[in-house]
Order: sequence, then structure tokens, then C-alpha cells
Amino acid sequence: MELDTNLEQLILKLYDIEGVKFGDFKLKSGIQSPAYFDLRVIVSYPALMREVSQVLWQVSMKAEKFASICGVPYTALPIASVMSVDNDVPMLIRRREAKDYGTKKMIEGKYNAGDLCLVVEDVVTSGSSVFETVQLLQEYGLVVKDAVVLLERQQGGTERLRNDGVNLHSVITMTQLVTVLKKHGKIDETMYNRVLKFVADNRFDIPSQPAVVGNGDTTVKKAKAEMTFKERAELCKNELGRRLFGLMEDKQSNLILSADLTKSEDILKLVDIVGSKVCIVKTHADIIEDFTVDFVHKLQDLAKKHNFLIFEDRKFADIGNTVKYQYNNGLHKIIEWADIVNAHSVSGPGVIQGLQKVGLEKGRACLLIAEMSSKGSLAKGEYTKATVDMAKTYSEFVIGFISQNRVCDDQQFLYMTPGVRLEEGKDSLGQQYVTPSVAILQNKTDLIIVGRNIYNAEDPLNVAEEFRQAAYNAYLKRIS
Ligand code: 5BU
Repeated sequence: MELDTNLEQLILKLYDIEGVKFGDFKLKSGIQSPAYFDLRVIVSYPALMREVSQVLWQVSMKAEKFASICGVPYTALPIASVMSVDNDVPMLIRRREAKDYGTKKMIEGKYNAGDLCLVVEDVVTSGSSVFETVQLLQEYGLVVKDAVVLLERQQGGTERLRNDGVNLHSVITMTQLVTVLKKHGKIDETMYNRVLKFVADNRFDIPSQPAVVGNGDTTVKKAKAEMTFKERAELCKNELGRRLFGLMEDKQSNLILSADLTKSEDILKLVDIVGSKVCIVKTHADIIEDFTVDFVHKLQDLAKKHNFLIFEDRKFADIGNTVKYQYNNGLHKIIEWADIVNAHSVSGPGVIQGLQKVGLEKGRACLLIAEMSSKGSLAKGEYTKATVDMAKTYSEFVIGFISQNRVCDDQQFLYMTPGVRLEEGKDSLGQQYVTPSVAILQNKTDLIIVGRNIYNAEDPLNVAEEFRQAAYNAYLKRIS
């Protein structure tokens, strides 16, 4: 428990710059906390920044010999930079901006598969931020065995990370911090006890029976993270949405085929080949040159044969009264055959009201376009947030989103991502691609939508199976 005088001085300096505060603070989680840490302010104190980097470097000597270091964005990023430069150890940068830079590499810097990387963090509470970075590094082929942190809040982070196969080495613990501050008269006995009680009362415990994933030597135990599709079905207020959640788990598929061919015969042929691998077939009725009612009936027969839903990617975007006609009337009579349609939120809630007026009684469902995969899309930030709010208001009809990210935490919704290929990249007309694992594991969406990569393949069945496996395994990994 005794700290050397240098660490005592460091704690006092952190207190002086208000990197550590005491009082009544509402945390992001809504919990009321007597202590608050905001170490971002360190960048304004270069000497202190160096000192913090040096003590972190000292504890990093307890780690297995590493080839590079990576700071958890953002606070630890400049700290890792100083550690890197001072000690001549290469650094990697983890990107955070998955939203607007979907196809860019999420890890910048040079590395080789199998390299050992040390993760650097400023404060650890539950350990989830460190773990997110670890997971991303692992996706890029790096190995992480150790992480270092300036302040361990003793709320279970060390234990949870150990459970995930990462040794966390900390410079200061919460108990040490308050002990030093009490000793120097910065906080009184009451605050000291309040903080320690808060820590004890707010621990993130490891589940008693952790799931075991992985194989062979690399088997690690992980804390259960998320509800399964079947569990989430119960939260969904739309019957078709509930059916889809169930179907995905029964069929072990979160793959959507985008059948963007222009001849009905070609579409039917393709769908019959890959139908067993997908949970939804997505169409663009207005690109089909020989669209007929007969085509629709055959597609519906295939939907029964292979057990998938039909999603017409119509992207309604007009006033309520007009979209009602576009949905119900015209050449395509979409409502007669499409289980699911989608809409832009740009025209306001009227678009949903118009669609649900005719769609709800027929047992249909709708998706809102919260983000797009194309470069320069304006569907981001406030627009995306407002779209989420709209979906929440109309959740009897809206079952989820087309989005590149998990645009909200609500597990009643499904998050479907287009712009997916086996390799990241782009086409010549603005489409941007991520891989199935980036979509499902990193960006935490639920379903992938794949077009050209499947229907242009020489062997669409095998490629579809490859996508199905990649996407479903990523989901299984996420819930384990
Ligand atoms: P691709 O061939 O896998 O690039 O096809 C993607 C499909 O998803 C295609 O039908 C698009 O119209 C659709 N799409 C998309 O790519 N991006 C979006 O943001 C939305 C739909 Br919304």
C-alpha cells in the first residue's frame, strides 16, 4: 500500500490540475459518483505528461516483451506517443471514427501478424475500453497479452480483463489515490470513506459461469456481453420483426442477399441457388426489365422453399400521402409481396405514417436509413440521431435500421449493413466496403447485405456460405 514519494507527488499534481475531482458527479451511465477523473487535461502540462508516460513505461516492464504500443483513444493517445518517442518503441494508432471513415484501416502504423502489442490506457473502470482496443488489434492479427493503466478504479476492470486473457498493470489504484489525498489533507475522512464505499458498491463482476470460446491453446474465458437474437425477439414490437430474429437464429444466418440483377429469370436462378444461406433476399424492383406478377409469385415460392423474407430496397422519401400510393399502387404493388421496405427519414415522420397506414394491417415492417455506405453521405450526426428517435416513436412498424454502425443501444432493433465484401475497399461510384467481421464485431451491427460479391461470383453458393459463416461466427463471438 505504501507508495514511493514520487508517486505521492504525482497524485498531488494530478489533483492540482483537476485531473481528479471529488464531489457529486453524474457519470455517463447515470450513476452518481463521489470521484471524477478527466485526465485529458494532462496535454496542457507537458512536464506532467512526461512524468505520467515515464511511470507507465516503468510498469510496462512487467509485461511480456512487446514490439509496439497502442493507446486507447483519446486520452491515452498522446501518452502513448511520448512513451513511444522516449523509449524508441514503435506505436500503433487505433482509429475511432468508424462512422465516417468506414473503409479506412482502423489500425495505423507498421506491424506484422503475430506481433505483441502493449495497450496503454489512462483510467480503467470496467475494462471495456481496453478490451475493445484489444479486440480490434486482434482482428488485425496482433497479439495482446498486457495493458498498462495510470489509474485502476478497482471496480473489477483488472479481473474482467484477466478473464479476457489480458494482464492489466496499474500505476495507481483508487485506494492508493484517496489514501495519499487524505494524508495530505486534500480530502477528509468522510470523502475517503464515501469513495471506497462507492468502489465496493459499484463493481463490475465477472459472471459466475463464463462462456468458453475459442479452441486449442488460445481458449479464453469471456464475460457474456449481449443478448441473443432470440432473446431480442421478445423486445421487438412487430410480429414480422420477431419472426426475423427467430429465423436468423434457426437458420444460423444474418446474411442478406442483394439480388441486383435486371432480368427476373436471373434473379430467380440466383435466389434458388443461395436461398438456403440467407435470411433475407433484397430486391430493387425498379431495375428489373421484365417485372411481372408471375415473377413475384415465383420469388414468394422460393421464399417459402428456402425460408427467407423479401425486402424491397425502395428507399421511400416523399410525403406520407405519396409514399402510401408508391407502396400500395403503381406497377410494382410492393405491399403485395415485400415483407420489409425501407425509408429515408429526410421528409420527417410522415413517411412512416404513410407507409404504416397500409403496411401494418398486412403484417409488414419497415427499416429506416440511419446511415449509408456511400462516400460523402449526409446521413450522419444529428440526422442519424433524429432517425433513431423516429424509429423509437414508430417501433410497432419500424424494426430497425440500415446503418454502418450500431446507431443506438436499443436491442429491439435490427441493424443491417450494406457495403460488405470479403476485403475492404470501394467501387468507382462511391460505394465503400467493410468486411463482415468489421461490420458485425467492430461496428456491432447485426446483418450484412451483400450484392456483387455474391451474384458476380463464379460459385455464388460457396461465396454466400463464406459470407454466412463469417457474419454468423462474428455474431456468435459477440454474444459469447
Ligand atoms: P453491393 O453490390 O454489395 O455493393 O450492393 C449493395 C446493395 O445495398 C445495393 O443494392 C445498394 O443499393 C444497397 N445499399 C447500399 O449499398 N448502401 C446503402 O447505404 C443502402 C443500400 Br441504404
